[in-house]
Amino acid sequence: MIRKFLLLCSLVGLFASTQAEASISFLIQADELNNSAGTGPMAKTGLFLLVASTAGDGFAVASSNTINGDVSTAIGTSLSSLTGGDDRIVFKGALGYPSADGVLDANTGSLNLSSVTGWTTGDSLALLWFPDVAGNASTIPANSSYGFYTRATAADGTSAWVTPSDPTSNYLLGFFTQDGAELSPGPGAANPASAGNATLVTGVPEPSRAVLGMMGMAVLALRRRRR
Ligand SMILES: [Ca+2]
Repeated sequence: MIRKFLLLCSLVGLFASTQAEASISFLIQADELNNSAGTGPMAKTGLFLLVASTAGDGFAVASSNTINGDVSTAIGTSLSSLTGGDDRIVFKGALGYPSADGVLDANTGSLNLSSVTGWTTGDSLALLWFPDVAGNASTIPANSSYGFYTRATAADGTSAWVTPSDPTSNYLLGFFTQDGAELSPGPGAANPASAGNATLVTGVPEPSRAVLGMMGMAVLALRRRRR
């Protein structure tokens, strides 16, 4: 009886400590990430983001002009305040693959779900890459090209782009195109070469929107006065 009690105590203690230190680590691989025109790979110094849709409603950031210009790249930042703003940065960096441009091979280390507002197990994940923004940039300028990728089901020997249960180690997120030659299986990959092109564009900064709105109001007021 006492033994059972002690076992129960240690199990409860183990559970509590797992809860406190729970975390997920990701391996993120992509090959090949291109510039906007698809005429070449993006530089290995360029920025990538791992983004979670924390509201279970898909990704607003999959469309042009839905990422605010001059938005911060800090972890936890909401990329778009236009459409609810639940698509949040959970990890960032430079591609950094040593032997080729356009290839991503990153290990996030331990990430805590609690460090990003609203991030929970089961949330969709997406990769964003910015060929013209440096990996150590603190903001993303307006009119920056970027690419977007997510996938609800596993492909090419990697996992679905969905936040796994907590804790999980080395959860493999992969994005491979048929023109990739480093990590991608090449012609047999799940995605066409064009999927690696950074064809989307960030919008104007929030303050500019506010200024534009105020200018519009002023014009309306002027017109009314003239009448
Ligand atoms: Ca979302």
